[in-house]
Amino acid sequence: MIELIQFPWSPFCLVQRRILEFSGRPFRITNLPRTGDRSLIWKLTKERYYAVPIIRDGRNVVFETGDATQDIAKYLDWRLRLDLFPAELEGMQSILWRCIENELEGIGFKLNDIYFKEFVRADDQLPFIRHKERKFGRGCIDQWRAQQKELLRQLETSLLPFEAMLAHQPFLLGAQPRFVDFDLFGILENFLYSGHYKLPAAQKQLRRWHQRMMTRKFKPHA
Ligand SMILES: N[C@@H](CCC(=O)N[C@@H](CS)C(=O)NCC(=O)O)C(=O)O
Repeated sequence: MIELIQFPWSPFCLVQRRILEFSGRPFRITNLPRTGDRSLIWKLTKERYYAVPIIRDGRNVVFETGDATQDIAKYLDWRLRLDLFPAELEGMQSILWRCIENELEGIGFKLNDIYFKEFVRADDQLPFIRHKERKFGRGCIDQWRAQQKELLRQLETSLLPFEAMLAHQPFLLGAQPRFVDFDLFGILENFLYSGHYKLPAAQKQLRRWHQRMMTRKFKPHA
C-alpha cells in the first residue's frame, strides 16, 4: 500500500494527501513524531533527503529532486492513472505551480504558523521556532502576527487570478481537476489548518471550487 510520510499541516503534504484521497485507492499516512526528527526520511531516502513529504510504495521511495519538481505527484499520477499531468497542459501547469508554491504558499504558511502553539506538540515547539528563525530571522513569527491583516490582504490579492479562472470553468484548467487544482488546494488547506481563517468571502468562485475539491473523486474516463 502507498504510504505518505508527512506532517499533517504541511502545505506540500496536504497536496499529496488530497491526490491520494481523490484516487479512491487505499493508502497509509505516517506522521513524523516531531518537526525536528527527520530520521525516518533520511533513512528511507538513503541519506539523500530530509524534507516532507515523501512516498513509500513497496520498494520505491519517491522524493522531490529539485525545488520546482513534482516528482511525487507525477509518480502518483502515473501509478494511479489520474490524468493530472496531460502533456498539452504541462507548460501552463508548470507556470502555475511556481506561482502557487512561491507566492501563495509564502503568505499562507506564515498566517498558519502564527498559531503554531495550537498544532505543534509542546516538546517540539523549540525546534520549530528555531527552524523558522534560522530561515526567516529572530522574532519572525511575532512579526507575522503583527502583519496578519496585511498578509491576509496580500493573500486575497494573490488569489484574484484564480478566482477569475474559475468564473468560466469548474476547475482551474477545465472540466476536470488537474495537478494545479490539488496544488492550490493543499496550499489553501495549510492556510486554513489552524481553523482561524476562512477563504475570502468575496471570492465566491474560489469557495465553490474549494467545496468541489473537498469531495471530488477520480472517475476513470470522465
Ligand atoms: N518542493 C518540495 C518542498 C517540500 C518542503 O519544503 N517541505 C518542508 C515542510 S512544508 C520541509 O520539510 N522543509 C525542510 C525542513 O523543514 O527542514 C515539495 O513539493 O515537496
